[in-house]
Amino acid sequence: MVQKSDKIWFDGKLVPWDEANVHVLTHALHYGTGVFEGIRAYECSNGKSAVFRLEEHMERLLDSAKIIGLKVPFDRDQLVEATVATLKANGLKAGYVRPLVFVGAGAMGVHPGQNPIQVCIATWPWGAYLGEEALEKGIRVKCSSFTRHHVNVMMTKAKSCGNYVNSVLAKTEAVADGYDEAIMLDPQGYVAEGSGENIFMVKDDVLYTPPLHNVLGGFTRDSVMTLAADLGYEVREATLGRDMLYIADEVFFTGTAAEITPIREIDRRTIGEGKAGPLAKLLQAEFFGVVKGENPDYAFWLHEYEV
Ligand code: PPE
Repeated sequence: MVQKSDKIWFDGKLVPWDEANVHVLTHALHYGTGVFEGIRAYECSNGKSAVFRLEEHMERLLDSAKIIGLKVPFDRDQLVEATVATLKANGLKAGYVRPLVFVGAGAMGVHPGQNPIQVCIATWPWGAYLGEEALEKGIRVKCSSFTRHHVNVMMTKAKSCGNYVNSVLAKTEAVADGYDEAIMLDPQGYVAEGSGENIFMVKDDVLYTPPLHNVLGGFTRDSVMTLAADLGYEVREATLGRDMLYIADEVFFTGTAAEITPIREIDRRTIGEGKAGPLAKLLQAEFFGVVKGENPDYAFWLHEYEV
């Protein structure tokens, strides 16, 4: 169960958590016509707090809305301000932030017509997505029997609600089969991403990740590529077959929720030493240092606030 907070920002106002409700004929409930974001706030070592890459997340939210044709009644700066106001109202020094833009109730039928576009921002405490142990020991995953979206079937750059049925299918199958998470292959059979994460592999000290053709341009992905390059590692975007992952030295997922989660087994094959690899560990240390405000070189990624 998600841990309740006091307030949710809903269409411009902070309302009590239990009163942030919608009608059952909400268009998005029927047709998946919504877009969302996942953002994290971290408690910093100086006692303040910071939201990680907040402005960029809100820009991606507006881009997602644009892709599926929703006109958002708030601009980026209003959404940024609303996020900080919600975290403060909930007294959260750290937590997960979930903005959602969706087509509300009005007319039924696929065409959203003049239905209202509603916006909410919820915040709550959320620990490690795949468990604390996952961050240290790594997880077991399988390549899904479900294919990731073709770019011209679902818009893969839109973090749209409807897109995530594909993720739900993959994740549910993986968990039912005894795995922690799924790796999804694209319609050509190449590695795309996790159900809610980007993916990286390490081979001979080079870091590889699939190009952005048909995967979400993750901010954790971008942060990891930047940190690795700044540490002197070669970073390449490359089309990868699943067999490249099998023989990699390390494989790991990145995402706001998943942070940097090492993968120790894929399709019953042990990856590397079968535990978090050295580069994954190094990048985790760097990343957690950055989000906690311990590295002034990347302070521009942080939106500070005080509870
Ligand atoms: N790919 C997908 C499909 C995805 O959903 C995410 C984030 C990413 C990549 C990584 O993007 P970024 O967070 O900007 O590094 N998934 C969000 C939702 C997860 C959920 O289960 O809900 C998240 O991590 O917040």
